[in-house]
Amino acid sequence: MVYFSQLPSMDLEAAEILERLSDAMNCGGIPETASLVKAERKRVEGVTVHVAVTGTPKVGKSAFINSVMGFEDGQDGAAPTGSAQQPAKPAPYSRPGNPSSVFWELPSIEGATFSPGDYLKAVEADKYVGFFILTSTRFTREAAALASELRRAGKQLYLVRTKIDLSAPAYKNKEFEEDALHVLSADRFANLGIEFTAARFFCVSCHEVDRFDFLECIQALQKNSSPPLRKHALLVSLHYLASKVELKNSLKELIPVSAIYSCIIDPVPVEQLPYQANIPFLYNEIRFYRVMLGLDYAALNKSAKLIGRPTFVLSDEIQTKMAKELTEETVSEELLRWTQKNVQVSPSNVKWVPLLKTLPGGKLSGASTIRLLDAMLEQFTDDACRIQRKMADILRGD
Ligand SMILES: Nc1nc2c(ncn2[C@@H]2O[C@H](COP(=O)(O)OP(=O)(O)OP(=O)(O)O)[C@@H](O)[C@H]2O)c(=O)[nH]1
Ligand SMILES: [Mg+2]
Repeated sequence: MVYFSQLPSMDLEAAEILERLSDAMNCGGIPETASLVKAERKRVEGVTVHVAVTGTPKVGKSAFINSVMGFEDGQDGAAPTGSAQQPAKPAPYSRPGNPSSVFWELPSIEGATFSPGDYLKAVEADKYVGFFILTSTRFTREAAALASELRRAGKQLYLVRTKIDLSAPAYKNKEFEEDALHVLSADRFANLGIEFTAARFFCVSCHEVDRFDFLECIQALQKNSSPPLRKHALLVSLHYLASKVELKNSLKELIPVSAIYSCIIDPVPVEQLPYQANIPFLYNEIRFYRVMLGLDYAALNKSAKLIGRPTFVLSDEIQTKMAKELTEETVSEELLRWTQKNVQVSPSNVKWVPLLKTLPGGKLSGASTIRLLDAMLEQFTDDACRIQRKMADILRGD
């Protein structure tokens, strides 16, 4: 196949980062480790992931992309919807200031002369981590042929039925399921197999991310993306759509790197702390976790609007003090608390201990910082899940 090649090897695996950092510490000491820590973080932040959205004309490709990006209709940078013109070549969309996830609207699939091979070559299929194939009725033969070709090439693909809000009363009742299965089991999907197809079939309204299967289809893309560095970029850049647990697990992988950063890059003495730490850096990390998990005021306000309640109804669900009173001072206090507890690192981080022992503040400095960041992520995730439950309760009318 000429239009697909092997993805370059990229990894987020902590074991490999650890190996590189340990080598740097052995060969060049703190200065070399410090520049490698910066480079590793830059490498993770610099990843861009491309995702393709295709389908027959007028099925909601632009509206789907706008909902993923959080764009209002007609907003600057949004994809034009309901337009008379068909895009002739792939058009990229990303959130302003956040280029890590780029969703491309591909030219529509149509015409009796459609050839999946030619189409994939023309859209440079190689660069996309996954494909969403949209339809608002039954999948056409051309769409099915494209899906088969993508499967043969080992590409992630999702079959999305849009405009489900128009048949909402039938959604997920028995008849609807049967109808959906009928759509899938039609002979045009025989090549893919019913199990494969059913596992990748989602029903969405392109205007409502909170209803039907919208979140599920984006979360499937995030979960199944590889290598881990791309998965991480998709989770972080589309954090507001991500499964909180998947997001937390991906962020956790990088905690030891952040802990080492605080211990060796511009650390300063902190009252009572037996080692030096970079408190402004830790403050920014924890603030970043708070944004990722949707506990910042802007996110709470937006979620509260969705359920038609004042923001405090959701912020009252937050139990973590650091989510509410986050300052450099509270970060210093919290770090001191974890240091005084002198707790062990979690089993998954034991492999980092030999490297932590070589830090200027010794194992205690690295291990305590890891525990602080671990605890923040765990507690913020619990808060985020509590908020999600509260929203679900309110929407159900409890
Ligand atoms: N009710 C409803 N309307 C939708 C949905 N998705 C899209 N629409 C509407 O359908 C029309 C076409 O949507 P677009 O997003 O422009 O579709 P498209 O596939 O990008 O169209 P082309 O690029 O022109 O092929 C617009 O008026 C949208 O508002 C949906 O899930 N539900
Ligand atoms: Mg469009």
